[in-house]
Amino acid sequence: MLLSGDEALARGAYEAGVKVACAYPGTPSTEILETLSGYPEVDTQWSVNEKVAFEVAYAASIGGVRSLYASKHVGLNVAMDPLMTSSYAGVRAGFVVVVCDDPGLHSSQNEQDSRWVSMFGKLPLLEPANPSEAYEFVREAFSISEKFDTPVLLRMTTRVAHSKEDVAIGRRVEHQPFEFKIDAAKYVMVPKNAYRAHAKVEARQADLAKFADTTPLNHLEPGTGPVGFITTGVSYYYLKQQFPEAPILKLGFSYPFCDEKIAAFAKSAGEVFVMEELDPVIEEHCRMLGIAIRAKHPSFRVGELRPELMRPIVAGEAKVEQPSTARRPVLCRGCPHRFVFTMLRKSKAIVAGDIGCYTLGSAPPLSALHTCICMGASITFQEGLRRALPGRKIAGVIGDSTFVHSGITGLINAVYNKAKGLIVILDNSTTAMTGGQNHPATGATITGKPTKKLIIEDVVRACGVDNVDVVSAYDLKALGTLITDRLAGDALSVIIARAPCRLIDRDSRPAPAYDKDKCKTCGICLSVDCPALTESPGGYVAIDRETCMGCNLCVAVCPPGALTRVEDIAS
Ligand SMILES: Cc1ncc(C[n+]2csc(CCOP(=O)(O)OP(=O)(O)O)c2C)c(N)n1
Repeated sequence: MLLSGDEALARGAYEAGVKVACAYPGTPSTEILETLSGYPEVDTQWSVNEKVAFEVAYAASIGGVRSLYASKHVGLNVAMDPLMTSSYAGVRAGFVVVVCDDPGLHSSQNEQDSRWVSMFGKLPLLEPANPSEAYEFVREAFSISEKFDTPVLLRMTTRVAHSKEDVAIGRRVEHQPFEFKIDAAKYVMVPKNAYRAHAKVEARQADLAKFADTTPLNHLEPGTGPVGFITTGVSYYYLKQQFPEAPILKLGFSYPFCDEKIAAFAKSAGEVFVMEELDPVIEEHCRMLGIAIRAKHPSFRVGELRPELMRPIVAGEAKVEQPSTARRPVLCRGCPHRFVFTMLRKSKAIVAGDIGCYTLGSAPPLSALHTCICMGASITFQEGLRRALPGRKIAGVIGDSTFVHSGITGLINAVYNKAKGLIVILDNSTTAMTGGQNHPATGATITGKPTKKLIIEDVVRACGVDNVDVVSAYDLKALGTLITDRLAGDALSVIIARAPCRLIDRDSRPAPAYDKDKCKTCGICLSVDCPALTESPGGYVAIDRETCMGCNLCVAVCPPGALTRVEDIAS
């Protein structure tokens, strides 16, 4: 089957008999659970966040069935608390923790190298280099997990997760569930038990290091040439392309390190070069082993290592930054978020942002979102900024999926600690940023089945917020009045701006009419950053009628009435 790395990994897990799989979406890992949800034998879920996903999946392993967790790298940060102690308590049935890193920041807020997590958590690490390996390694990961009584980290990167390959697939093998045993010494991590468990973890590390030296997942490819390469992940294929004859030690089971194999390789090769993306993980370990190695210039710790960079890297050159040719990201045509940002910009408030499509509200000409650090850090940033700047107008904006993920606790904190100011929840009834996944407030599960719907305004009120307004996100006037009023007030207020994402509601209304004679060329309509509007000679406006979805935001902001609605989207 032609499969992406994510799909191949899901297929491999399916064939390995995985019974429970949990995740919160995040590029480039989302398709793993989307694929698994298509197999009726697997109990899958979008969990509300990664910590919850980790715990549900991990508990299923303790309950005796093979289970899997998947997230992007920053998602694993959210799950770090259970992850660190899961290492001590170990597993019952196999438990695989899939983490997808994003070198090059194709779609992320940082470029962290999650290989460190395996060292920090003392967990074995597998790193597939292509979709076929993703398929094979996940099956291997389940058996390693059971053999060594440990969760196993399986790390992908964007290139491996999203590239496609023909993968030879097989059939699912059902696993007899392990019998669940009450075992407080193993699963109740109070200090006395955890102390003993820690000693076991150290012994396990030694066993895993021996395994690393014998497993074929770490293999030596003899070759010729002055330089031998130690590598991992997709860099392996780039090396094969650029230096086809060179000897290579390819690490597939990359932590604990296979010290004997590394030492033997170093002895046999003339000069050893470590080729790894992002941080100097293998490089530092080799130096610790006292092996004289060469490695990439530190400037290459930033961004992806691409095939054409292999030779300059080996030549010891520093990175030459190329000007970006990437298209400027912009909110979709007709996106309801654009209305809110138009009014927030007008209010001149400082806006604490969050992560989602609406982060694009930060880009000029909207420039209406001023911070974005991690999921959930809008409500908390609104509070913190206001504590530092009590006289200023400060708002926070958060999407519906993000509110459920990690906004609710911040809101409770704000109410409890008597915070003031405005929070706008941009409720487009989906997790749009990652492609439109369901979440508790959409009222449907991962497979689209109806479930109890979380009512966001009820949650907000239950958190203790007194001023709660629900308004159509397309009602610019109502939004403007409410935002002005609530920012001027001296209480904590929440506005829920609601309208479905245009990826859900794809219906177009007619484009507005434009009377050039009335146009004063003020450029206000252009300042809402609509992809359907462009400036034409003389400061006039051109409407791309194919692109326009008829949201009429340009009509609502046009002072002289040169743009007029043909049909009202909110009607
Ligand atoms: C910890 C973490 N998990 C997952 C992601 C990936 N991600 C970014 S924004 C987002 C949710 C966006 O949904 P929502 O808040 O509803 O906003 P929308 O995109 O629909 O406007 C997700 C899942 C992330 N960046 N960080």
